[in-house]
Amino acid sequence: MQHEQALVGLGANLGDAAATLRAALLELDALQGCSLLRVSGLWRSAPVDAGGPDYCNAVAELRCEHGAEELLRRMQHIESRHGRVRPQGVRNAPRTLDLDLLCFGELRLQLDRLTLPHPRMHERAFVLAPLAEIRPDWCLPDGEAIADALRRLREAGQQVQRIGPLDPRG
Ligand code: PH2
Ligand code: MG
Ligand code: MG
Repeated sequence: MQHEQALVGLGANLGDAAATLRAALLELDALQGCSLLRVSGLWRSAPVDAGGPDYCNAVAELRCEHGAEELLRRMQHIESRHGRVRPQGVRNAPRTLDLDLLCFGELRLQLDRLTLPHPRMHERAFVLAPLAEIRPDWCLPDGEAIADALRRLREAGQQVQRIGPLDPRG
């Protein structure tokens, strides 16, 4: 069966964020045709371009037999099951669960609802710090190494703190 490796960013800043991220990882692993390959630790950071409580973030690598849009649809179901609401007219509202498709193999895509690779991931330490744990070999679309990008973002003042392990599979 043909498959792709997908990178998924997880975030939450309402409710028991760490418990929600663990539950969401198990639900991603349980999706038919998908399995969890690697899971980063749990990271905490202040909201970027947003308000509300601090965020918990993580990144996971999945093996997926579906297309990118189908995976996105399934990820949105998981968000909804965890009480994700999208208040009209509020950009980056606090959320119980955010699942973002960061990369899907080498696929480049530009749709209204999905751009791949994620257009802002390289500007966000809360994505690159957990990603660097599971994919230290990863490079940005312009060829910059992930460790260099992370150093640049930290020097620019973005702070992210690893607060513990996350992988719910033990
Ligand atoms: N997600 C956002 C906006 N800002 N800030 C942090 N620290 N973590 C996030 O996951 C995050 C954010 C929009 O999805
Ligand atoms: Mg997001
Ligand atoms: Mg999102």
